[in-house]
Amino acid sequence: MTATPPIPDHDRPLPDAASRTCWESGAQSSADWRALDAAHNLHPFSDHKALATEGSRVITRAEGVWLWDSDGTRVLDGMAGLWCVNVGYGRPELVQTAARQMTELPYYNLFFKTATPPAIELSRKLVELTPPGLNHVFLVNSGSEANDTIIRMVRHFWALEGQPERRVIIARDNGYHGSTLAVASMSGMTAMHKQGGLPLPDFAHIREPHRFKVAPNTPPEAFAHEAAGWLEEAILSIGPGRVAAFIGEPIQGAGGLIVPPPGYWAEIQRICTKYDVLLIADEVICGFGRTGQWFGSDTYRIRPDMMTLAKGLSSGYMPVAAAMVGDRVAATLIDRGGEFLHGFTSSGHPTACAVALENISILEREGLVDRVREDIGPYLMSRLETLRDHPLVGEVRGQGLLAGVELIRDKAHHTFFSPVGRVGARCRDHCFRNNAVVRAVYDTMVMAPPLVIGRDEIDILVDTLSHALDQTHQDLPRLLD
Ligand code: PXG
Repeated sequence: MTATPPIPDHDRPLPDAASRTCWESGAQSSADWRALDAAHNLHPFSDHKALATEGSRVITRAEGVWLWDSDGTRVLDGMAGLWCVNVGYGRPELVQTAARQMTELPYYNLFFKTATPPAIELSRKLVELTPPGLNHVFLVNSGSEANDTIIRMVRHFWALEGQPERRVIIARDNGYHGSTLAVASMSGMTAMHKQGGLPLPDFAHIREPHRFKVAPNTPPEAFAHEAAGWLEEAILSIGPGRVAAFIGEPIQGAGGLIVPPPGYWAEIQRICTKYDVLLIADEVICGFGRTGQWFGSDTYRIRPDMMTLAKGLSSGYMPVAAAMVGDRVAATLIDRGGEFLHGFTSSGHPTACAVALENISILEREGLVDRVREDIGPYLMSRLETLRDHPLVGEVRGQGLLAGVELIRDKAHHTFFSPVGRVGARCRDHCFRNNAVVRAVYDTMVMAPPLVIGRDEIDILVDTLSHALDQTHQDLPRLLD
């Protein structure tokens, strides 16, 4: 007699891992977790020694826009994880999709003449959603990998076009494109470059269009022209025949929530066209509804040659990312490129792709992108505007559910804090202690909550920030040099 294999029951409630009381290590209390964490876990972008002394806050479960830590305290996640949990936490549809896909086909790859339905379907869907002309997709696992892929494609493209000397990619100061050797070089974070002998050759940087910082008295349109002009200056000084591409985030996220002045992107596009420089939109943060349109490129009417997607693509539920490739580059790579020697074991992972598809379907079904544009984005901005008169607040800026509140030392004389970042970090710590996650980039307080956030939750977020600003203001004498 042969045993009948168990039939997977997709409707059966899944075991609740968060309610697990005893892990293999035996850790149960917050103190246990902190000790184990400090002993073995090297955190990204962290000072390990300082963190080990202070101890990490261990997050054990989440629902909607709320996190719970290992002490059972509820924390409002004003950053959607790392700008990614667009549909909010605790979505059973995504869990069931992953379980179903893992039951049917937990893994297969796209190498060596194979494909999987989720990867094919996701590619089709991304082509449908993104601006016209981006008809091909290279699937990867992270925004860094997607940008790395684009660098390799762009250079291969120009070599095939008979212009191999077009290798330089221009990005912006404080632009963030990821953390591998290549994309850390492309990022304009000088502190990152100082570790490990970066940047690699053939990356250049221009100043970011940060009007409040550098030219608060210049009218926005004039500043847009001036700031886009920095690209033209760079192209001319490098030599137009050496410049392969310009890359930028429609709104700079990790660099300080820098919202471009009106007309900036149109001028950038014009300059790229003039010098035949490929235009790459890094939509890792701006994509999937954050700016109130599907992509920042829709908001700013950018027609990029290539586009990077990650984060909101799966709302962070699975690591998945994509390099969108426009017709011009794709035609050359496909017709004349031969074998493209690039890819990762889990490029186009079927479970990640299935979850991404379901995540997009939630965004569509629930009209979340329209909600950001028409309702909740404007509400967040209107609430933040009320902080403008606070003595620490220099500027409130944002678009959709991306918002920044830049702190300033002296409004009348337009002077900033020194050392940069200490006051912002203090304000962030106060927010966190008061149970709201807000990010500090230098001295700008940044928020990017899940797109499902309610008005009452925005009120809590803004009230917490307001209180933290007061606490930070009281701390000032101890913070300044
Ligand atoms: N491009 C942009 C615009 C990003 O914001 C990446 C690429 C790299 O993606 P991966 O998936 O490789 O991390 C990012 C990532 C922060 C923070 O604290 C921001 C990111 C990642 C981690 C932290 O602001 N952005």
